[in-house]
Amino acid sequence: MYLSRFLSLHALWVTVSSVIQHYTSAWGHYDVCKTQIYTDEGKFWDYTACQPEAIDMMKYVKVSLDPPDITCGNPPETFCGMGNPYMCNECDAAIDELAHPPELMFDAEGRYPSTYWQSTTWKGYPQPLLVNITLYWNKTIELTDNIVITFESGRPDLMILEKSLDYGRTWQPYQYYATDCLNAFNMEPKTVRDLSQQTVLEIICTEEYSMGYMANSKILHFEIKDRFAFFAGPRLHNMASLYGQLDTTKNLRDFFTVTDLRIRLLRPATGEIYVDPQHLTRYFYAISDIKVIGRCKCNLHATGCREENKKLLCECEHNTTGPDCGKCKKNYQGRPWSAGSYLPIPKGTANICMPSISSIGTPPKFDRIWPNISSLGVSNPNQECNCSRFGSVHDRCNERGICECKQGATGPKCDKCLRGYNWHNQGCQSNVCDNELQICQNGGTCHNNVRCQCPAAYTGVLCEKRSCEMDPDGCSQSSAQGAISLPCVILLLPLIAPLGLSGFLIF
Ligand SMILES: *[C@@H]1O[C@H](CO)[C@@H](O)[C@H](O)[C@H]1NC(C)=O
Ligand SMILES: *[C@@H]1O[C@H](CO)[C@@H](O)[C@H](O)[C@H]1NC(C)=O
Ligand SMILES: *[C@@H]1O[C@H](CO)[C@@H](O)[C@H](O)[C@H]1NC(C)=O
Ligand SMILES: *[C@@H]1O[C@H](CO)[C@@H](O)[C@H](O)[C@H]1NC(C)=O
Ligand SMILES: *[C@@H]1O[C@H](CO)[C@@H](O)[C@H](O)[C@H]1NC(C)=O
Ligand SMILES: [Ca+2]
Repeated sequence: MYLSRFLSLHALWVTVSSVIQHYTSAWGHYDVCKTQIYTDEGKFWDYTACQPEAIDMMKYVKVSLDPPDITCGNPPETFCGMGNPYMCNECDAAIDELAHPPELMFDAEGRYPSTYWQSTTWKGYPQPLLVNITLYWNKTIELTDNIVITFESGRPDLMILEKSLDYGRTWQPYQYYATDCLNAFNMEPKTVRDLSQQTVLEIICTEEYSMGYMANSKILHFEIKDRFAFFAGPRLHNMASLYGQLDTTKNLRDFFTVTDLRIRLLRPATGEIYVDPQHLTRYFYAISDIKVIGRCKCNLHATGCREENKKLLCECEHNTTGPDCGKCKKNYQGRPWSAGSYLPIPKGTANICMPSISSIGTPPKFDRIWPNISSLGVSNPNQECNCSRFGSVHDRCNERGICECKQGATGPKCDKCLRGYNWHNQGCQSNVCDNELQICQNGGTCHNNVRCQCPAAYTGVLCEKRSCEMDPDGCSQSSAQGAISLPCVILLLPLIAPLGLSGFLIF
C-alpha cells in the first residue's frame, strides 16, 4: 500500500520511456562509461552511467555443502528408483563413473545421461534429511534472469531458497517451495503471477515446483523475469521503466541483489504421502544443474567485470574504486562518492568522483579541464528539496538531487513509509505484524501493527513458537515429527533490513 503510492512514479517512467521507444532494444544503453564530444570550445568527455553485461555466474561460483559429508558414495551405497524400489544402482565416490560430487551441478550440461550431484539416502528416517547447498561469489551480483535448478531425481517436497547480501553473515528467505505450503510453512500457496507491482517484494511459498517424482518436470525456478515484467511489460520491452523504478526504490534494487545463495533442502521427494520405511534407499536429493545469470554490481560505474585470482572485480571508471566501485579513488575525493544513476534515462548520470582540491594544481586549471558541472555527469546538488525532517537523513538533497531516506521511509521527500512500516511520530517504524508481510501465525491476530496476540499454546513475536511451559510435551513431540516441524518464522526482514555495509549502499 505504501509502496504503491511511491510506485506511482512508475507512471512517469512509462511516459518517459514511450518517448524514447527507439532506445528500448534489449537492456538499455549503459554499455559505455564515457564518450568523446566535440564542440566549438574543443573536445571533452561526456560521462554516462554504465553497467557490465549479464553473464553466466556459475562460472565464478564457489560452493559449500552442509553437512560436508552429505554427498553419497563414501562409503559406497545403494540407491533405488522412486517408481520401482527394486531398480537399484551404486554410488561410489572412489569410482569415477559411480561418483556424484558437487561439481557435477555446475559442469556443462546438454549431454545424456546428465551428470549430477547426489546426497546420501534417507537412512536416518524419521530424522529429517537436511542439506544446505551454499553458492557464493564474494562479490555483489545483480540477478538478471531466473535461477533454475534441475533435479535429477524428484523435486524436493520441502525447500527454501535463501539469499545473503552481506557475504553470508545474515540470510533471508527468497522463496519457499513445498507440496503443501500451509502445512509446511503456514503460508498460503501463491505463484509469482499472483503478485503485482505493489506486492512484488513479497516472499511467497509456491507449490508449483514441488510435485514429486511423478510430475514431468525436474525443473524449479526462482522467477526474476516475471518480477521484472511488472515494471517492464510482459516481454521486458520497456526496460527503461524498470530501470527508472530501480533507481528510485532501494528495496527493489536490493531484492534482485545477492552475494550468496543457499538452497536449503528439507525433505526429499517422496512421491506419495507416506514414506516407506522398508525402502529408504529411494529417498535422496540429486541435482544435475544450477543456472544463475547476473551482472556484477558496480554501482553504474563500470562496464567491465573481470576475474582476478578467482574473484570477480568491477573495472571501475569515473575515478571510482573498490570491488563494487563503491568509493572514490585516492585524490578524487573532491565530493562524496555517489552511485551512478539510470536517470535521466536513457544515458543516466555518471556521478563521477572529482579531484580533491588539494591534489590538483590551481583552481583555474580545474575549471579549464571540467568546464561545467553538467558535462561532468554530476547531477545538480543545489536544489531546495524539503526532505521530511523525520524520514530523511538530511533536510537537504544529496549530490544526486534527491532526499536520502532513512530505513523504512520512501517517496521524493521521504515522508511516506514502505510496506511493512508505519508512520509513527518520529518517522517510519517497522511493523511487528500486518496482514501482508509479517503475518501472525498459528491463529494469532495482529493488533495495531505492533504486536501479535497469540493463542494460549503459542508464543513468540509472530506466535511462531509453541509455549513449552504450558504444554511440556508439546515441544518434544513436535521435534520428533522431524522434517515437517520446522520453525517457520517468516520474518520478512530481507526486504527492509539495512545492509549494514556502508560501502555497498547506493545512497
Ligand atoms: C543450513 O542453513 C540454515 C540457515 O540458513 C541453518 O539454520 C542450518 O543449521 C544450516 N545447516 C543445515 C544442515 O541445515
Ligand atoms: C573477498 O574479496 C575481498 C576483496 O574484494 C578480499 O579481500 C577477500 O580476501 C576475498 N575473500 C575470499 C574468501 O576470497
Ligand atoms: C580519472 O583520473 C585520470 C587521471 O588520474 C584522468 O585521466 C581520467 O580522465 C579521470 N577519469 C574521469 C572519469 O574523470
Ligand atoms: C555545460 O556543458 C554542456 C555540455 O557542453 C552544455 O550543453 C551546457 O550549455 C553548459 N552549461 C553551462 C551553464 O555552461
Ligand atoms: C519547499 O517548501 C517551500 C516552503 O513551503 C516552498 O516554497 C518550495 O517551493 C518547496 N520546494 C520544493 C522543491 O518542494
Ligand atoms: Ca551436471
